Amino acid sequence: MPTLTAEQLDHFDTFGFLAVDQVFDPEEVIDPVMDEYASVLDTLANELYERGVITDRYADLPFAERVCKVYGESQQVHAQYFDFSLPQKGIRADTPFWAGPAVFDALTHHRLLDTVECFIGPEIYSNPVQHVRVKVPESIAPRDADGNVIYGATPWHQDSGVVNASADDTDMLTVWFPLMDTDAENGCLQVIPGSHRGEVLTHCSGVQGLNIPSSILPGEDTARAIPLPAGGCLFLHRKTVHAALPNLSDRIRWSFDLRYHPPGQPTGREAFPGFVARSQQDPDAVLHDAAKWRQMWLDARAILSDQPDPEYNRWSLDDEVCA
Ligand SMILES: O=C(O)CCC(=O)C(=O)O
Ligand SMILES: [Fe+2]
Repeated sequence: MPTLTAEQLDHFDTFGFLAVDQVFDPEEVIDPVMDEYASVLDTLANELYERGVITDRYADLPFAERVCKVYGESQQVHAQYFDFSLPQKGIRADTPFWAGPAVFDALTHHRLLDTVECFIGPEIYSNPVQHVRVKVPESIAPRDADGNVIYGATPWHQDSGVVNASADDTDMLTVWFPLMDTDAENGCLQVIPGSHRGEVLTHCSGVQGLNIPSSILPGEDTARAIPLPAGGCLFLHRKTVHAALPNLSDRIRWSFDLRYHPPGQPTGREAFPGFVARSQQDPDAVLHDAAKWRQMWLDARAILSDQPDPEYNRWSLDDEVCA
């Protein structure tokens, strides 16, 4: 069932992004995810406490405050513990990740898929490049030896630029949504309108990951911050240049970023498992079972822990624009 107007889809075609305030009911989608992550954090806090990394389990605190205490006291970012994808390097047989049922329900929620359908049609594949991002305030965030916040603001990039070139023609739609209201203070996304009409730009490696150097950034002065309430989504074209602002608030900033495209098109990260989320042509191919999804990630982890790291992007990091 279409959920977007022709005007909204025109906006996306023209500017390469679309912010929609009410895509789903946060109580239906986000509350179960938050409950699930509260238990993931409980396990993490207990583990760190047993290992003597933290001196208190902070068991009485709600998720947002507890994660700040755990990151602040351990002076470590535990992003991989929560993420529903695997890292690009050094996967071990026991690398943590979380692919729980509430997360699966969010990825496959009918309101979300109805909206994705407006962009890419009724055959929908869930791309494995997907993350949960919990960012604690910069004031308490763990820092590296040079004083840079670890897991802070996300630098300018295109999602096409962070996957392999095999996916350049994949009709990949990025869906970003906050679990709590986001704005420019707590680190919402910013976009460069119209940048999706250009090429895939050279990405360089940096402290916060791959980024487009400012010398080749198209129209940074036109960048727009996109505040969003919980329940809203930002949809991005794969070539739209975007970034996330730093979390300068005193609360966490918590988001999901997901990607979808028609089945059969390259994901750009073939070593990781995606799945058919919706199909009229082949309803039997649709994955409905959260436990099977988790098992696919367990299988990928077992395979990848036993082989050299695959390539996850195309960039040779000694490109002259990176100097
Ligand atoms: O949330 C962030 O910090 C970055 C998100 C992003 O780049 C994306 O959703 O593609
Ligand atoms: Fe991105």
